Amino acid sequence: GRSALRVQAVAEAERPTAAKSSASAEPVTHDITSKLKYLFGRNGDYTNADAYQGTAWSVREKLIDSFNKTHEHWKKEDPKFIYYLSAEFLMGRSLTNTVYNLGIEGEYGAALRDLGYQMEKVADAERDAALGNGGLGRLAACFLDSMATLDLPGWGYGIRYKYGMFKQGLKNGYQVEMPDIWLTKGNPWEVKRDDIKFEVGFGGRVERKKVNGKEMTVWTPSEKVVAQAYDNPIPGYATPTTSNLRLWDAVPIHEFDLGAFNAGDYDRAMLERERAEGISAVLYPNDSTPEGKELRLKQQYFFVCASLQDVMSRFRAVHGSNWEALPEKACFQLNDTHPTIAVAELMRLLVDVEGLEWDAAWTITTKCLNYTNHTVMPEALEKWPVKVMAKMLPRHMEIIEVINEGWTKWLGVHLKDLKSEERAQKIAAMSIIHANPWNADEMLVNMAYLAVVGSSAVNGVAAIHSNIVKDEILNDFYQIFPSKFQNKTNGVTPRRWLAWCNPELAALITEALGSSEWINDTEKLAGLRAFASDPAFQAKWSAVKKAKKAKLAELIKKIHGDDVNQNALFDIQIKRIHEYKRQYLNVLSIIWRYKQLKKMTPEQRKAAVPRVCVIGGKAASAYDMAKRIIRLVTAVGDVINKDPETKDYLRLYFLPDYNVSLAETIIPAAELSQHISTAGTEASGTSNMKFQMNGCLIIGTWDGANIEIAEETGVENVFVFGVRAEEINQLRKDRKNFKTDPRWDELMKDIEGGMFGDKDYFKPLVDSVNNMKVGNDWFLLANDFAGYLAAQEEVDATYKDQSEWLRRSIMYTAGSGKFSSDRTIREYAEDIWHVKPARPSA
Ligand code: H2P
Repeated sequence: GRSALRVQAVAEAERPTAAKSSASAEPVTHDITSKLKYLFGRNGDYTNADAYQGTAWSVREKLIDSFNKTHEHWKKEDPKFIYYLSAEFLMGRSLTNTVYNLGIEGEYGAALRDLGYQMEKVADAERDAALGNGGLGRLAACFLDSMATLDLPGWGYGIRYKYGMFKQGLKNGYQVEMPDIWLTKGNPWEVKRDDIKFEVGFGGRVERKKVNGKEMTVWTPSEKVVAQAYDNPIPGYATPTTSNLRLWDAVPIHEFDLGAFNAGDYDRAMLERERAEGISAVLYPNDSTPEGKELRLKQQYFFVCASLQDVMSRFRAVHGSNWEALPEKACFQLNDTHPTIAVAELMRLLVDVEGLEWDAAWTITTKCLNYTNHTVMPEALEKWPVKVMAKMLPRHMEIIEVINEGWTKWLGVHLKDLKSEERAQKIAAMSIIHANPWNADEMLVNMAYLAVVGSSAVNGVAAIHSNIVKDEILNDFYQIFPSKFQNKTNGVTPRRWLAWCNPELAALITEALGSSEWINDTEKLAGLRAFASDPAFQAKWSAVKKAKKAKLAELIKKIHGDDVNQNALFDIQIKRIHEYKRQYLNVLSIIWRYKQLKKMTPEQRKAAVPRVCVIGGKAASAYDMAKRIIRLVTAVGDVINKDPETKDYLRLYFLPDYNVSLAETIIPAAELSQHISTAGTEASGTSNMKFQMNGCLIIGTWDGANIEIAEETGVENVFVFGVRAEEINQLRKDRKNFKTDPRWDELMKDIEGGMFGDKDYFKPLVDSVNNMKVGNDWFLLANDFAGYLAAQEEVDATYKDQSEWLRRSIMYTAGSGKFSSDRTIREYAEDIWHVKPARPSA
């Protein structure tokens, strides 16, 4: 079977090229060249980009064969499906992942070699599918990989954004944003479904009418668009299963207004198209301006409405209108609050369109839906003004009002033992519709509350976060429905994030463990503990890390033109730029390190641990403070990297346009990675898991999944610092009296004094953490600063003992078994979805 092939292929990755079999390469070579010839009209003399196109269009056919087989099987079996509704899917590139997951990398690698190309270079020509901001969207992508690998009948549903996450450039050290034009060269990984289209309406009016003698509610939208389906097959690993991510593109109902055109009104002729296409045009950045928000609600409703209609129409084709059975065949996971309008939409479809009674529809709806909370950040807990909702989705606003009436009435009965005043307060606090705390005249729909009331299960994404959800964010609801609340600690796919992005380490692990079964049974990685202190194994482990560091050094050279010391400690922080993630704290410690190096004699410097620090991440376009942080990174880098006294010992590089592919190069090369959010703010983190899998040590706070990672790796192997989540509330109250560390004060003066130029631009940054009188430093950088520096010293001391460092590194990979998204998905399937595997025959 394929897993036997896999063992062989991973072993082969280590063998010299000439020894690799190319017996089966010929038909593939022919297929690639014929794709180039007939799809692109090319004949010889191909660039890597051409070779990519030929290869991808050839691989696509294998993928579609597998996709068709799987879906024939699922159609026949009619199992219960999980539908993962997400506004974001950060898929990255597909070629490498597809050939490896399908187990055809041997043939394709050989065919490309025969043609004179290297798979790695060819794969590099693919553009990332960047339909997500960060961890939330990438988690959804890992989940799809695991669902397919575990043979779970399940699809993702989202939006086919024409422009994904913006491309980030640097101009004089400042972030510049450019559109992500990813579809211009066609997309071999999608299949347009011309026969699958649904209408989606907005605005208009709601009336009660007698339809066939029955009193019905009829919504007549004032605007309509068509949702056009595109399928993106998702190959599982070591299984014949290929599942699906269905993305919706918004297109006009009428192709073209010929009447307007003929009347000479060219603009109006195009208007409907432009309005429709605007809906799926751009991925909405996090933390953005209010102006764009209406469009965001439109996007959310657009994909939810199309997805629910799609699922219901497939259900109807088999089960007619036996809607009571819908929860036995379909369940939906709401990925954050973005798809929460599904609560009202499913009610609308069941009541208004299918004619069910309200109570029956409510039972079905709440059985079908589940909600995952991904963050404690208020900006991501969506609340829509009632005015906006009523205008754009008038019927949904009515439905939400009815849901809320029922809910608050039920609460009144449920809380009957409370004193009436207390009861009224509780009900007001839990009402789905409530006043804006900053503007009493504005009423808001609280989407998280709607999601909780409308779902069977609610979960957080790491143990600490799920507790915060229960004890703080949604505590009132937890008191009432304790059994609704669960934890599902995140995970990442060990295929993309270890086996495929680090084949050298994968081969070494396979050699040590005697099989590659760990790739879909990561608990087996624990077997590496036996080798952690073995000098011979450490030497091999270290050789792989060195090779990966050389690759990253090459990339730094390409971007910044600098050669870096490859024996230095490679210290990495990559993630969205956000004040709570505290890239700023990292920069402060780098400045401190720089200043210490400056004070040393040349002899003393030689004894210091050299470091190459890398920071990468995008700042949301409207997030001013995050942009200033990026500029601080580049400004500090400019000074440090040029200083002849210190440049052999310390470098700082900002790597622009951080995305999935860049992460695939950076993570295997990392020796230390930073996960230093203020305790209680990072729900989970997932890059921490990717670094851990790749044997990278962590410096971090007691936050998110860092805690569980430390537990699995051995807390003594992790550089932990900082205040604990339980202390935060008190500290925030007390921070006016907080006495800052003298080193901190010195650094603040340096930045304010213009040590890195741009004084005025950095002033708000200094104020944000240093002007206690105005109640700042919300993320408590000053509190954690001294502990952080101490932890950094411990890092240096440990790095000096390479054998200890390598032992820890091996212990990290050995302890990463829990953080496979296969484990996470198994838990969702068993505890929330109740979906069972259904594998087609090979
Ligand atoms: C968010 C959280 C992370 C979490 C991720 C997936 C929103 O991602 O902040 O802590 O791991 O969801 O659950 P991010 O910050 O990376 O955009």
